[in-house]
Amino acid sequence: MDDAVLVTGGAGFIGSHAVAALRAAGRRVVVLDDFSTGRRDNLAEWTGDSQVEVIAGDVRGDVAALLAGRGPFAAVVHLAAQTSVVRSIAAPIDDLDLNLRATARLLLWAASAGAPRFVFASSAAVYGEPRQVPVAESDPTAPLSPYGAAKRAAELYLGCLGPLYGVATVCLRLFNVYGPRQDPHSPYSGVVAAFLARARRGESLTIFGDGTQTRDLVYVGDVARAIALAAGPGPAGHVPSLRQDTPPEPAGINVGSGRETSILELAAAVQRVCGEDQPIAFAAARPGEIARSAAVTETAAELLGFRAEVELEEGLRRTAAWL
Ligand code: UD2
Repeated sequence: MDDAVLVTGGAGFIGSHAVAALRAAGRRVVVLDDFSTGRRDNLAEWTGDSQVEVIAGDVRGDVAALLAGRGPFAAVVHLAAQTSVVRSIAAPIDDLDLNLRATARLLLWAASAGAPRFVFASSAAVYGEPRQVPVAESDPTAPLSPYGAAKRAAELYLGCLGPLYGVATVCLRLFNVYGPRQDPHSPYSGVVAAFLARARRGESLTIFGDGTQTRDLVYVGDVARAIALAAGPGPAGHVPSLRQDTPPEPAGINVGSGRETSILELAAAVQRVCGEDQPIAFAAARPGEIARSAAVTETAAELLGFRAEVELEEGLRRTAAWL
């Protein structure tokens, strides 16, 4: 039997799409998820698929015991995380325990289990307010939240632990991911999920600030494809261990669409897709927010052969169809 790919957080929003992309590539998948935010429903498609095994457990726990007898693993895809910037400010130590400490522990476990490759979901949050847009991997990082700081610290830990313990690490800096299965009802919902859910209920779209702020909105199916590519199998050394101290290799790889979309443009696109003129309301800008964000996408194209393909309106249609 082929070596499996372990996906932590595999029952979550991005994780369940990563499972789909890995299965589409013919990989055997083991999901580890504590179901705190992940849902069994997200994996319903693979009920009865002998190539997908689901284990309930916390990555902060005894991973070796949870996964005993499940390997060998060709790659570990680590997506289990505390995903809210706002929550990281309210509870920074909880964020640190999960997003940094558990990540370092999982890398050490991967090394002891003989897994040769480790893919980590980092974030555009490592950049803080980019000095220039689009932002390249070689640009300075200056996180503005505990969430971004822990993601950046995790990149640094993986960048030194990987070579020391013999695991190739790949950090994917995800930009603003949207799509089916993103929870639209949480106070931490992304703007796309929030707008589509409000449009569905006939409510106004609330723009925080004047709506000229921009984001790089990337469809979750594209992100899942990038993750599956990063998980290999490629030729040996296809994905190098990425360390900032050995230029020109960057510390992480941007995963975005490369397009800069203002929130005003997004609201207009939601109106077009939903076929109605939902009213737009303006509310106070969120404190501490960045003004602009978009990714330089050349590194992902060169190292992973990845480019985002799903255009915004198509992605919005697919997301609206799921809601
Ligand atoms: C995203 C990520 C976050 C982190 C961060 C790094 C999501 C959900 N969050 O935060 O995890 O990686 O990027 O920079 O992907 N907005 C509205 N109306 C709404 C909701 C949002 O105007 O109802 C605005 C909001 O003020 C912001 C933009 O839309 O300017 C995007 O907000 P978001 O919460 O989707 O994502 P962001 O970029 O704050």
